[in-house]
Amino acid sequence: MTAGDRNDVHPAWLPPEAFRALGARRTLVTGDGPLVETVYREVAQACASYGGGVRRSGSDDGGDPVDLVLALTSAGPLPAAAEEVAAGRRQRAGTLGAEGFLLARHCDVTVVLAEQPAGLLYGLFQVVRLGESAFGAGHPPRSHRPATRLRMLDHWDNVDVHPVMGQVERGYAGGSIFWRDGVRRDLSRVRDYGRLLAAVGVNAVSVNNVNVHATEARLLTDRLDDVAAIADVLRPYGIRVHLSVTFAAPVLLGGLPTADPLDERVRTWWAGTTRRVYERIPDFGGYVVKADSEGQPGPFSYGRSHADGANLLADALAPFSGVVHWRAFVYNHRQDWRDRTTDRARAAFDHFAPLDGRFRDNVILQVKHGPMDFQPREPVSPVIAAMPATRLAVEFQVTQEYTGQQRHVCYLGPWWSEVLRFGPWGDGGPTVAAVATGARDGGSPGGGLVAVSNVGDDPYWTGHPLAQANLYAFGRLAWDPGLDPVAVLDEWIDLTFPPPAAASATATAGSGPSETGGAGDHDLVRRTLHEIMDYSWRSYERYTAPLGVGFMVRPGTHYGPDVDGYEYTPWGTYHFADRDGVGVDRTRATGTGFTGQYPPPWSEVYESLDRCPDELLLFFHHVPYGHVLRSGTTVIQHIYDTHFAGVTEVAAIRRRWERLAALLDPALHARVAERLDEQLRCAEEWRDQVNTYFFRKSGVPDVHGRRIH
Ligand code: GCW
Repeated sequence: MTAGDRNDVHPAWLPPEAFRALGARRTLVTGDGPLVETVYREVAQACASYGGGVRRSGSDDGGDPVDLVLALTSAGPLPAAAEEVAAGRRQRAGTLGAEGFLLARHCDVTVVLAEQPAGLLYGLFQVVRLGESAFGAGHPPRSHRPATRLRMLDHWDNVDVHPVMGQVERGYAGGSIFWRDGVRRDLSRVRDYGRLLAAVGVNAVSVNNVNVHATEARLLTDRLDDVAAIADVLRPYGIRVHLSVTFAAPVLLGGLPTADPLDERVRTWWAGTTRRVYERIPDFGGYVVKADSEGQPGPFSYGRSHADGANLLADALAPFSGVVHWRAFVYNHRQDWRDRTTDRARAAFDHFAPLDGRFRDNVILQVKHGPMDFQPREPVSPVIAAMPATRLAVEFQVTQEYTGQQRHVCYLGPWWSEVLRFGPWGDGGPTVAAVATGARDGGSPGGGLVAVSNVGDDPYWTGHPLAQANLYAFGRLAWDPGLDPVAVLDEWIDLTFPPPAAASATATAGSGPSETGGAGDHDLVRRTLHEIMDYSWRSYERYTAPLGVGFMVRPGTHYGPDVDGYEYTPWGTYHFADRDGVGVDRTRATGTGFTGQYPPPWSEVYESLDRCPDELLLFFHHVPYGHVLRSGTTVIQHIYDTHFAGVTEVAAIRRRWERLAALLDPALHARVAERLDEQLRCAEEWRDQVNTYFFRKSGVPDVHGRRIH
């Protein structure tokens, strides 16, 4: 496959077969507008492949009976079946909102009702997800509404190819789908991307890197047409475009002597510039800003606070209902490693918690889910519990910077789900999801969920074909953070690797899984992928940095092991291993005091050596190698055991993949096989470097006498 030829692009979770059940039916679509057009086109395309039919109508025009009605309640009289469902619904109060829909099965007709076009689009994709079962009995009417209004993907894409980072910063799937010498002339991949995202409920995309370089800065002004071209393509899928901007824009682009947020000329410049953006892109989403972080300019240069900075942009965006995503990833990256009092984990809270209540309503503070930086294991960021008067968005990383860079299979759904379900005020209290969605405050809009995309112009979208599942899972969890990540994976498997036609007919006939032909094969695919992916994140955790201590990756690339790689650097990511012990003392009693940033019970739980969860022990405590974990094993033995186990698990994954050799597309199978070989090699390297390092430091042998170098 070549990335240039669109016909060779993998369809991800929307292969034609995913539309088989829908495409074989007779469908009526009501309503007007670009999103309804999209719905109609999708159905028509499916029907062209599978023999069904679709018509449009403002009402039940006396035509043939239908199996599916996709109706906008605002589009005049409803077809009969839809009207009865709607009447039933009207008796129960509550609206579907701008993006919700109602799905019901009534008198042998499947009915999707929506108040707004976006709801109809999401309803259509729910029907696709359900496949045959959307047309079976037993669908009590059910309303579906996204948990949060903002479900966003950030691209760290550059227009230009960066000499070190390539085109996509921390991208592992080729070049940008948006940019090549300016905006790509052929935006068909962007359209396909929009379609994939709409199918999982993502409704916002930021199209350039948060590290804004000179060319990319100009997207805001003289290169705005490029952004508008992308917005035009994504609009029919209900997706708004956002832009990362540099805080120094008034100086760089406006020729002003300052970017001081309280300077009147600066305010006027942002107001005018933003007005011009909206003249060109009326549904523009807003700005994303990384300020005073890793070399990006920000309000600190002018002695102003981040509230001053964020509010400046918020005021410019407010007349157009735009939002500013202001990132809380602000820390000192020029730290002295000798100074054990400075703690990077503290930084976001120290900077932002005192500003709670000082941000405008259209400022969304975008907080990485952990206090450090997307490690495979971190506690939840204490900022999430610290700012009740601020709209917070929680940021995840779908691109696998620290989780195997799309060379390793690492299904992150379980990790994100664990974070979203975590109760920052203790079990049983409001969850991280409730803070991000606003549910905690009963009706406040919340900031939403954001993730860094893992997509590039690779034919499989994500480099590693199985990494598509992470993108899928992010969208689904952003729509409904309560979903079971394993069930989400199941959806992804069924859509992406659909059973052959005969098999699906057998399954529909209700005879259950068949041992003959396709259904049995499909079961094997599904079972094997679950075996490979369900626990892959935990396996990754086992063979990399132990017990939550993090990093130990190669500086710069962040791929592969280098235990001391960051130990004597200015980046603030240390493990402090010596001959006696390892870990970071972040307690109030003897350490950096970071545990004090949490409310109870976590401030107490993390402070206590006995109560701190094993998987975070070295994040919070410096302990001797002989310290006995809650699991009953010593720290040093745990390190050895998990590293041997992690590699054994990867070897098992590698073997299981071979079962699917005859069942999957050979090119896809080969691509994954080649990556699994690399994963196994790399996992062995991790095991040997980490185990050898700690054996040499501690002198403590493995109780099982396994080979440590
Ligand atoms: O961890 C760091 C990454 C940077 C990234 C930064 C951020 C875009 O290594 O590449 O910059 O996080 O989140 O801003």
